[in-house]
Formats: sequence, structure tokens, C-alpha cells
Amino acid sequence: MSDTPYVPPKVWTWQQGSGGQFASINRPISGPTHEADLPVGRHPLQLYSLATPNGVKVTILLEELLALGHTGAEYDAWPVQIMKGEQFGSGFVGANPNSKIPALVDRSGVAPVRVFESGAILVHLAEKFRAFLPTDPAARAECLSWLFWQMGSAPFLGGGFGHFYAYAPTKIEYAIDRYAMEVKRQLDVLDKRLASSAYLAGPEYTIADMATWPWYGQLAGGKVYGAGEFLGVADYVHLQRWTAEIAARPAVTRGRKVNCLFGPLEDQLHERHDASDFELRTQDKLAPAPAAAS
Ligand SMILES: N[C@@H](CCC(=O)N[C@@H](CS)C(=O)NCC(=O)O)C(=O)O
Repeated sequence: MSDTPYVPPKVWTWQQGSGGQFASINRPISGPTHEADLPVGRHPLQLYSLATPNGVKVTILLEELLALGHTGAEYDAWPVQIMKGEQFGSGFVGANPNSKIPALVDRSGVAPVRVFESGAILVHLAEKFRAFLPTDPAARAECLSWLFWQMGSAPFLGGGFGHFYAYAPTKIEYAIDRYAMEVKRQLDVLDKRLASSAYLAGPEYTIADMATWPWYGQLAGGKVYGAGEFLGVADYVHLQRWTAEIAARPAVTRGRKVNCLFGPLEDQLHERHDASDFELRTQDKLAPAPAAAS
């Protein structure tokens, strides 16, 4: 990166390595880079994901469905290591031509159905099990409105604020300022809604909360981008109430562990194939015991 002010050329060209922390995976073209089949487990629902905010939305819903007694929601969850480029394997691109986690393949019907985009996956599962998406038309419209609000808003938080505050190779005041203002506006939208409503869509916990919590709840808890103090998240008291309530749900605790490849070993369940995996197959149980000090 040079010190001279950037003047855009007539036609943009790809400078490999200019993408900061994600330079190794960002490309201006789509499609597979290599052949790699997706693994398939024994359950009808096959999830290919990672415990990022977008991935966790889906595992929270699946664990909530199982907690409600929907045994048909049993699933196999396979990790996709996006920093290693696994989202560009031919099998994954077949499940999601956009090469981003999460992707779901529902094999419960005559032919496999692929579903990509976390919001679409949440709606697919909520409709399939008739849970966490109200059926009353007004309540359903409110739920889908907040769900799509989240899908449209989070890129300003992640791709905008998070990128320039935490990941960009240089701190650009203009960019950080612009996105900090937008994210604070979004936090205020949520805070005002949650001042008068227990959950985003109304009195019931729905897929709108499950989509929003992993981004804005985690941000409110100071858990993403190290930006809690910078954004003054403690001031949003209604958002804080909702954040804490959802964090305390056992299904949320479980959902956050699935396909998690970082953090404390007891919170990392790399693959999930059975409810017992939370007891038996987290990394603290699988990792070799450290060598005894001599
Ligand atoms: N709108 C998509 C966004 C998914 C997304 O951005 N996934 C990220 C991880 S959180 C990813 O797979 N990134 C890999 C890449 O960009 O190559 C959704 O909600 O499913």
C-alpha cells in the first residue's frame, strides 16, 4: 500500500493480496477452485457450516427444534474451514453457488433440496416443523420483517464496521466513522423495539431473534470486533436485557458449540452427528491429554 492518495483507474483490476486479513480467500470470480465432495451423514438434514454469527443462527434453530421435541430435526453438521478455502470445493459450491456458509441439504424428500443463505435456511426449517415462525398473518409479517431487517443490516455491521474497525490493514477514519454511525443507529432501532416488545416479532421467541442475536446480541455483549466500549453498547439497556435472556437458553449454548473451531476446547464441537456429542465429543474430550510435567 502506497502513501500517495488513491486515484481509481479507468477499469478496476484485481491486485491479489490487497484484501487485508481475508486476502487469501477473496476473489472477484465465483465458482469452484477444486474438486471435493461433501460428506453425508445418517440424518435427513445435512448442514455445512462454521460457528460464525451466520452459521450459529442455524444451529441455534436446530437445537431449539430438538429441545421442543421435533426429532425430525436431528442433523449432521460438518465444518467448512473458510480460511482454508473449503467453501470453493465443487461439492460445497453445488450446495451454495455463493460459496459462503451456512448451506443446508435437506434429504428428507424424494430428491435432495439445497438451501443457502441463513435467512432462507431459517424459514425452510421453521416452515418444515411449523415452529418459531408465527402463522397468524400479522405476526408472521412482523417476524419476516425483522428477519429480513437482520439479513439486510448485518453486512453494514460485519462487512462495513467490523471490516474497517478490526480487519483492514490501515485504520481509515472516514470508513470507521461512517459505519460506526450506521451500526449505532441499528442498535438504537433494536433497543427501541425491545423497549416495548419481549422479542423482536412480539411476545414470542422466533427465528427473527435467532437470526439477530448472533450478530447484535454478541456485539451488545462486547464479543465481536472488541468494539463494545467504542460503540457504547452498555447504553442499549433493552437490547442488553434481550441479549442476556437469549444467551441463557440451553439450546443457544449448544448451538454455539456446533462447528466451532476456536475458543475453549469444551466449547468446540467440530462435527455434530448426535445429541450425545455435546457430552462426549467436544475437543476437551477428544484432544490428547497434555504431557505430564517431569
Ligand atoms: N448472507 C449470507 C452471508 C454468509 C457469509 O457471509 N458467510 C461467511 C462466514 S460468516 C463466509 O462463508 N465467508 C466465506 C467467504 O466469504 O469466502 C448468509 O447469511 O448466509
